[in-house]
Amino acid sequence: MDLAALKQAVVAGDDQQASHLVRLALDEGFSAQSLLNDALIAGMDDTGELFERGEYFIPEVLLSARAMQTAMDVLRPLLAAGDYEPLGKVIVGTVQGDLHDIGKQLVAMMLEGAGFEVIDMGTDVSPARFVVAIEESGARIVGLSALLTTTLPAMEATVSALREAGPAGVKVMVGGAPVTSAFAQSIGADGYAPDASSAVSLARRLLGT
Ligand code: B1M
Repeated sequence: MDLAALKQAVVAGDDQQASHLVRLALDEGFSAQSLLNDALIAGMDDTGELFERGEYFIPEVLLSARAMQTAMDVLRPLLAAGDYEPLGKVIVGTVQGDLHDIGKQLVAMMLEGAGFEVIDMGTDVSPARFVVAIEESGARIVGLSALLTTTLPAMEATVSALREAGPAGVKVMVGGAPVTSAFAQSIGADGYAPDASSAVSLARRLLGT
């Protein structure tokens, strides 16, 4: 199968075709990881470019996101099928004011696959909700995602709230397209990961495992 067809199904927002082609490609021996990187994420990138050029509007972007998520539903059990001992609890969420959740879901999936227990708080999570979640769950790491430059201040506010009101020693890792290592450092986060698989190595490093 040509992966370009799967990528195109995401760009076109055709969720049934995306789900069908993912199953077909798996049957043909493609790995879940390569379908994710070479077709699904690549398709979302093309959608983003069309949006930037004014050729796509929000409804088209939403359809692409739905097609990506439908395909990810098929891949999720495969990506999360690690056979590791539980490594600890991680809380993940997209910061306040930000509704993007595909990248954050990938991070959650990869962490689960690596043996972490993941509590996914969803999107638009306020600093106070993160603080309550870390206190109630006993998790030692929080992962914050932001996709908008306008929600970077909410990421900073969340790190500050966790430092001021959260339990001592909690580690904060951050990521998302507009986030950089320098920004992470400037807001006092413990680490930055550019993608979902680096988020796993970062979480392991932060926990010293
Ligand atoms: Co929006 N959007 N969006 N959008 N959207 C972007 C982010 C944008 C770059 C598009 C563009 O203009 N080219 C732009 C942001 C510009 C900026 O701020 N610099 C943008 C905009 C402007 C907006 C709105 C403001 C549009 C409007 O209303 N005028 C609006 C904001 C709504 C809000 O959040 N309040 C909006 C809305 C939406 C939809 C709802 C339509 C939809 C989201 C649907 C959903 O998530 N369920 C959407 C989408 C889909 C996108 C694009 C097209 C794709 C994002 C995506 O899912 N990428 C995006 C353009 C683009 O990225 N090419 C765009 C795939 C995903 C796998 O990648 O999320 O980067 P990503 O995650 C990566 C890494 O970043 C990293 O790992 C992931 C996997 O490798 N990562 C982490 C992410 N979180 C991490 C956390 C970590 C570690 C790594 O540790 C904890």
